Amino acid sequence: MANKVSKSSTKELAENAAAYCEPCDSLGMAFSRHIRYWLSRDDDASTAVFYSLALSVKEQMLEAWRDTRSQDAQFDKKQVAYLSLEFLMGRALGNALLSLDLSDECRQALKEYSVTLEEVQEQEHDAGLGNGGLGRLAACFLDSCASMDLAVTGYGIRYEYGMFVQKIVDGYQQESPDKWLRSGNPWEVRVPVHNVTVPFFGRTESYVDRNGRRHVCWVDTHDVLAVAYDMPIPGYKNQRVNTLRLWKSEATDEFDLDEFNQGDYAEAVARKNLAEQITMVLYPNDSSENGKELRLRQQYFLSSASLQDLLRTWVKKFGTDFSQFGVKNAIQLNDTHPSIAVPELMRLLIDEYLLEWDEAWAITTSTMAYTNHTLLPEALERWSVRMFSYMLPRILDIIYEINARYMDAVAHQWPGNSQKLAEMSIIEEGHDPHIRMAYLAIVASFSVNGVAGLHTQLLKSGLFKDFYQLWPEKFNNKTNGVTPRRWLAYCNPRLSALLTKQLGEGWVTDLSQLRKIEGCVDNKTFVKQWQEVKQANKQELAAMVKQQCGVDFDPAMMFDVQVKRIHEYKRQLLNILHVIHLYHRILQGDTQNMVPRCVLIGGKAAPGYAMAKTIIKLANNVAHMVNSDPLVRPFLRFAFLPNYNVSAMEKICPGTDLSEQISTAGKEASGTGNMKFMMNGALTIGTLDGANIEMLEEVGEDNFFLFGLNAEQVAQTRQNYRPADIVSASPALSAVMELLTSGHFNLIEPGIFEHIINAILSPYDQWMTAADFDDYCAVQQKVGLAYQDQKYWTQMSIRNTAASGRFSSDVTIAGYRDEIWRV
Ligand code: 26Q
Repeated sequence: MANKVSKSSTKELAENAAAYCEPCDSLGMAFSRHIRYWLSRDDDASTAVFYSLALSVKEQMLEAWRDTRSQDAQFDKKQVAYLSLEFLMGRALGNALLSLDLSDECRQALKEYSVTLEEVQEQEHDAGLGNGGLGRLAACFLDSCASMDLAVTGYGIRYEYGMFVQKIVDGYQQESPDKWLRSGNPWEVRVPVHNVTVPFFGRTESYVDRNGRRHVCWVDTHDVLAVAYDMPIPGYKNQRVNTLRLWKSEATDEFDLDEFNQGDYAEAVARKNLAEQITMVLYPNDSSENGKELRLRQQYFLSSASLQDLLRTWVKKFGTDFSQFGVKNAIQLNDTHPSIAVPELMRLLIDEYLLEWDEAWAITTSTMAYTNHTLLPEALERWSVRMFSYMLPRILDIIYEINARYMDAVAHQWPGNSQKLAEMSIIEEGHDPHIRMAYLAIVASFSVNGVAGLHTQLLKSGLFKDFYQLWPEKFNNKTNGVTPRRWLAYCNPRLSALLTKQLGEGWVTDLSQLRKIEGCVDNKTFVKQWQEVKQANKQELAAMVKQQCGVDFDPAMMFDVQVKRIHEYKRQLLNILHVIHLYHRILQGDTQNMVPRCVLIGGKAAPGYAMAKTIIKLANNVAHMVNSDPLVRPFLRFAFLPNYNVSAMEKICPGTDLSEQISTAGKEASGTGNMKFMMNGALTIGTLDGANIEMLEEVGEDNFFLFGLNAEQVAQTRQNYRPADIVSASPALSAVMELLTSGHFNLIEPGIFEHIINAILSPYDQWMTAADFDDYCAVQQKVGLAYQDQKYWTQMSIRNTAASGRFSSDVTIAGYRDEIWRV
């Protein structure tokens, strides 16, 4: 028997297995098989049903997954690797059922088990391997790539603990670990054949070979094993299953052996922990927290493991001729987080595969492409040279060499300008020199892109101005998008059904078709159905708010929502000030033309970001006052939703009337939550920032509530900003500030909001909350009036969904495909 197996090829074996399995291939039969096993354990029934179902669904994908791999290898397609420290995948079951068209079969299989599919889906833990926008974008991109039949592999880290779980205790954020793997991950497949080792520490030695060529060896390294865990990424009804390869760090065997041989068992086990620490936890900051050594280890670990994987695949197929590598491969860097892949690719090509510098550089620069996601200068990654020199000595050498050669190009462009050289150098000199990762990424990439029109403009005219002058051809825009499979077809089944009834199913893969429903705004039946859908979705959202926050949201009131990471530039504070303003008006009896609203804010603060945490506390305290006053209740309810995540957003965006996108203009690179709301028929109140600008262009001014300073005016106003004067000149803002300073919201905790009050009144307030307050309130008043005319509001809602087609990530990915990857 063993003999027979070894003689057959893997392919034959798989074919035989497939043929053999044919009769029991259905989802239902697989499910019966799994559930017998799972029910024999002590799990509760719904857990057992979820795991059985997930495993059965995965089995349905295995063949297509294998076929995808072998076809991509056979047909010599260009391969794209999407390198990201974050993939915010959320749940996989619902998405898989949609992609594989298995929902009906699934409900059938569940019939005997007295649970609904919805209940079973609630059992799945979110894969929260990301902070926010950047991580979720990576997840949406994977869905679009698979659905558009592109050979794209996601490379990331299999964090043992994803984004922390947020609890609210006495109004304060409390973080607890996210043990998402506790009961096992049914979707992943551990693939030890792809193991690679990643070197750390040690030192470099050089020697000259027989031909007189100098070589560098990186020796005495501490090696860490990278183990591949693959997750299937099914395309929408197209038989493609791409791969998300997540690396887990483990101790290497040799590593252990050395220590064991020295007889120090305890040391050896402790060292093992050191290796395993690397992939233990996701850093929960969404703007860079600089300098943490473990974070750099994560970045190098991901970059090195992924590149070794790519090169090994290449060598297996083409041998060590790398001349066509850049033609057949593209590597997309999701921000600078994996940008250490640049010197690492150089190292592997030169040290391991013995290429000359120029050849290696030509390959690197024809392969790498970099996406920037932030304009905040404080968020640009810098790493201390000192840390590099002991952790990654060989990599530091290579960065210096890249810089030296690149500085020649700068000197050529700006002869005799030593200031330019210093400003543009990859190395920031000083008593504690640092490496500027964004500069490294730009120098080595053939493409540098921003994530919305304004963002790219500002990169070219501000942050990366000099680089734009040097290499204008590298710079391009790719406005973000979100996948309509998860963010409409799956999360909003009622609206999907209505759209499909009207348009057929084509919109799911060609979202521009939604334009056609504009023609229905005067169709009374359609408008009524649209309202019924929204009403039902609002009921579901209200039930969630009730359950999570204990606050009654009345679906007859307007649902006004802001969910995203808590950040000063996103201005949750402005939203809270408006709530206080409404509260004050109600207490004054000034309720004429006031439309009853339920305001919801949700989002996590980075654990070390004190101001963001205070903003959460303020929201909770204000909510308490608002909700406990029976005079206020008829007009205003306010809740802070704990633990905002992907699964929460799936319920939130279908039930929202008004989406808050109120960042200080010029600060939000794009935003993607804004697009999810728009797709689901919410109206937006927003500034001219990020992708809001393009949303406004698509839907027209009449269907968008615009307010506030634009980016240029923000920069202008900053010159001579006097918030105290603005407050005195505004009766509304004065009243709000008075309530705040009087301690009305913190009677038993005096002084806790001092920082917030001072920030609003500071001439250095970067976020200019006071400057936009009056206009914000005035436009909010217009929103209320518009909402009173439900027919008119619904027509605007329909127009928003109709105009959202451009914000499908399929459109974005078509741009990456044609203009960057050229596959
Ligand atoms: C860096 C170094 C050390 C620790 C953490 C980090 C880090 C981690 C995550 C820095 C930044 C992030 C995430 C940034 C992010 O999510 N940016 C958002 O990206 C979205 C997708 O392009 C945009 O829509 C948002 O506008 C942008 O804020």
